[in-house]
Amino acid sequence: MAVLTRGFRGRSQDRGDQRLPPGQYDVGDGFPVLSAGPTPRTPPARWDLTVHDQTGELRRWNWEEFRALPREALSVDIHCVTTWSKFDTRWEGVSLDTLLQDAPATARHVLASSDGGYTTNLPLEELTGGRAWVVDTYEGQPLAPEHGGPARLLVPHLYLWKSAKWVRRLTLLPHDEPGFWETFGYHNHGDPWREERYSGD
Ligand SMILES: Nc1nc2c(c(=O)[nH]1)N[C@H]1C(S)=C(S)[C@@H](COP(=O)(O)O)O[C@H]1N2
Ligand SMILES: [Mo]
Repeated sequence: MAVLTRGFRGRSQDRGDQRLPPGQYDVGDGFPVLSAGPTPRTPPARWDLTVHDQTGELRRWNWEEFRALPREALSVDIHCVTTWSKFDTRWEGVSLDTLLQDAPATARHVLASSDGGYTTNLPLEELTGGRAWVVDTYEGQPLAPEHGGPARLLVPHLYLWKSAKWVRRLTLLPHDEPGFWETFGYHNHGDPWREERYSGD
């Protein structure tokens, strides 16, 4: 009996370790809120999501149009640079493959901009191929304002500061342009498996 118990603990411990990037811990049922400023509250009637390039607006969806786009459900592990990770978080939303399908051929980078002024930059190729979404549903419920509702970017393979809450605009750029935390010393890329926490890591 004791042997079986030890064996079971050993296996589940190994499984958890394999899912934890270096320097991270499993936060369990908690879901910390990390916001650089107050929570903006944009009602659906005044909400839109736009795709821009340097010449101006390329696409725009109001709330109803966004909700009518092809939707996906996903279950992913998320990793915050402040060292908590959360396993098996369930979201629903629209793939960036859908939102960026008309991207101009010169586009290489994306600057995501949010209500409240937050920005973050990402390579375009890491937002396509089924790796990024704009989500509006968390665990079957409308995404709470403090976690980015009505809709946030979700890029689970990068540290969570890249997942802009309250996202409103995706700007396609031929060059890279650092966002809010990237300007204040966070790593430009932010891969948790390479522990790209701060510039210079
Ligand atoms: N608009 C906006 N998005 C943001 C932030 C923010 O301050 N403003 N914080 C980022 C950081 S540092 C993290 S860790 C996650 C936190 O998401 P959560 O509050 O849902 O846990 O949101 C990211 N997206
Ligand atoms: Mo963060």
